[in-house]
Amino acid sequence: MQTELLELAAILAVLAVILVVLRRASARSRAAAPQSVRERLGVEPEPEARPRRERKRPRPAEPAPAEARPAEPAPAEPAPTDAEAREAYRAGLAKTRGGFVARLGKLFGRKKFDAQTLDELEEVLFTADIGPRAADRIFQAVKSGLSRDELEDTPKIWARIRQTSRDILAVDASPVDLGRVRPFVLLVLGVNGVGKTTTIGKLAQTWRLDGKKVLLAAGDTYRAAATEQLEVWADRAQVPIVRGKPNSDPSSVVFDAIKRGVDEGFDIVICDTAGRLHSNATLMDELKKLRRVADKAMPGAPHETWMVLDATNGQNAISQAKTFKADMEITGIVLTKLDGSAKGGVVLGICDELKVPVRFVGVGEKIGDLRPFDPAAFVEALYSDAGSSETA
Ligand SMILES: Nc1nc2c(ncn2[C@@H]2O[C@H](COP(=O)(O)OP(=O)(O)OP(=O)(O)O)[C@@H](O)[C@H]2O)c(=O)[nH]1
Ligand SMILES: [Mg+2]
Repeated sequence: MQTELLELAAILAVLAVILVVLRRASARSRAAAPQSVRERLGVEPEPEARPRRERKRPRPAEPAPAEARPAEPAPAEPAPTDAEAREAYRAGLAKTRGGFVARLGKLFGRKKFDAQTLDELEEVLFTADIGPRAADRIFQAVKSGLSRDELEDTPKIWARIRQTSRDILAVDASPVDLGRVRPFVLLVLGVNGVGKTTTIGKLAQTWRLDGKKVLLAAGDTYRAAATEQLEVWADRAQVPIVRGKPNSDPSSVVFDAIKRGVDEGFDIVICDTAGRLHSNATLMDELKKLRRVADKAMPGAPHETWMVLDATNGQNAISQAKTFKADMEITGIVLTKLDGSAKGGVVLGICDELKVPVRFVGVGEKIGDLRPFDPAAFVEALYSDAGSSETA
């Protein structure tokens, strides 16, 4: 009898050891398994990104926590902008609407909004070229901001996405006051080929038509034919230009242009710059020198420094802007080629990550294809295929 009891005790001890070993192995394999869509997509959290909250999906059986929902209802949709501007945005954003916005539409078109849909929503947003922070803000707004019933109500989801997008675009910046100083000196920079010279031509025409006296400075003396290209735009916009000799110091061109601007009572001097030098460091040094020399020609100049970004570069445009912003003050962004890009959502990432206002957007190659950036019109056009704003 005693022997049998001892044998039983030994068997129980062995079973206990096996159980402990099995539990440990399963915990290890859980830790090694991918835990979220973001990890599967390899989206690294940005250092400055908000810490990720623990994933807790409002599954159908589990409504979203009440305290996570906003206390007040979403503000009403803003008044629509004028029809012409709206149409320009609509046309410019056609490819973007066909991209991630259409994918969202397909997702919300399903009968049931379940945990799987939330996972897919996360995936669409994180691969949408809107930057990880903006993607996370929109995702959280849907996931935590809507109750289980609201998640079944597609117009409510779109309304939440629209509202969050508008919040992201609401960068706290005062409008450009071109009349606060005379001449108002604007330095335009950006990497090569993004559309600096074209944008300067468009701006010159826009402001001349507003009754301003505009002067251009051909500050790209490096690239062959850069000055001639700006001359063509100056002709089209019907404004004068100050040019230097090929390979002359761009600072001296900018200096001369600002001096002429002061002496001859110009309202605005717009300075073009080179997009590519031998290295990025040389480009930065050159741009810093340009700013110092501008200040010598007229204390306080340049009054604004705008960076031109190409929307077709998607998230690379955000990285470019970050690199420049780390080295010098950027007071505004012009986003070009919105018409040729399915990555127009990058505006959300730019505003969210850089907190620099987007001043204008380029919607084509012609001189009239520039629009002041209007966040409300942008959001309206971006999601215009996604149910009317009245219902949403
Ligand atoms: N579709 C489209 N094309 C644009 C837009 N803006 C500029 N472009 C085109 O982009 C190309 C480059 O434009 P540029 O103005 O020469 O660019 P840049 O930045 O001055 O180039 P570099 O002087 O070489 O650094 C040209 O073919 C322009 O027509 C836009 O809003 N839409
Ligand atoms: Mg150029």
